[in-house]
Amino acid sequence: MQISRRLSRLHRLLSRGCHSFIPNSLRRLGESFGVIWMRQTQWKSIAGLTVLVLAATPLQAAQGWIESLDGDLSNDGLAPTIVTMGLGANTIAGTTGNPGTGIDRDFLTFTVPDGTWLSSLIVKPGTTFSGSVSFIGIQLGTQIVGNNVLAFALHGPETVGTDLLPTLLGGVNPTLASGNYTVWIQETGGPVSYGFDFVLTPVPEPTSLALLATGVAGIFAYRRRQARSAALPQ
Ligand SMILES: [Ca+2]
Repeated sequence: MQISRRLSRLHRLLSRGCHSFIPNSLRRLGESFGVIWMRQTQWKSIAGLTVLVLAATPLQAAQGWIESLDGDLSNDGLAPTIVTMGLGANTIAGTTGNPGTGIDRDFLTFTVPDGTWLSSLIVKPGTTFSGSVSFIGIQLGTQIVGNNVLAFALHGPETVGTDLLPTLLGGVNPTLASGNYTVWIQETGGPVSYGFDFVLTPVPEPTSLALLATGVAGIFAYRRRQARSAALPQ
């Protein structure tokens, strides 16, 4: 009983942060039970170190690609720039077109992770147009060989701030399932600046056949658009 009361008192002192006021008798008792003593400053140091470790741990990998920060996107559909994408908006921004020294085409490849899908493709404010054709195409896999794309869209100033995915894929609320894709961005006129947000969201649990119907409609839209490949830029 005596030991129990002393341990109880020891617990009260520790809970009040009174480490330096613990009597020697209680200190010895604590040590006999394997208690490790630390000064208050030591606890503060450990807490500070924990904060530093947490601050140094990245919340997530860098996502998207901004040419002014990350470098020019590849000009080669057979060797597109590999871009990491994750949940949320993944910004792809850069310049494309012909400044008079040759055509700057931009090719990138990315993976839609399992459990997510590409649910929208927003044309960001600040995107400019030359008055010619602004083109974006997308293909399954990690390359674009020749002009072979799954789907493409030609867009202009009216699309700024809107979702291009319905134009690309057709159907209502179309999505692209998990997997590898390659994107081709090109202005056929003078150089322009562009920005897109590739928005990935979690795939919801299928609660009705409506989702399946949407996916089927999207696949038929792909096929229709493949037939229009003669309109692709060179
Ligand atoms: Ca570029």
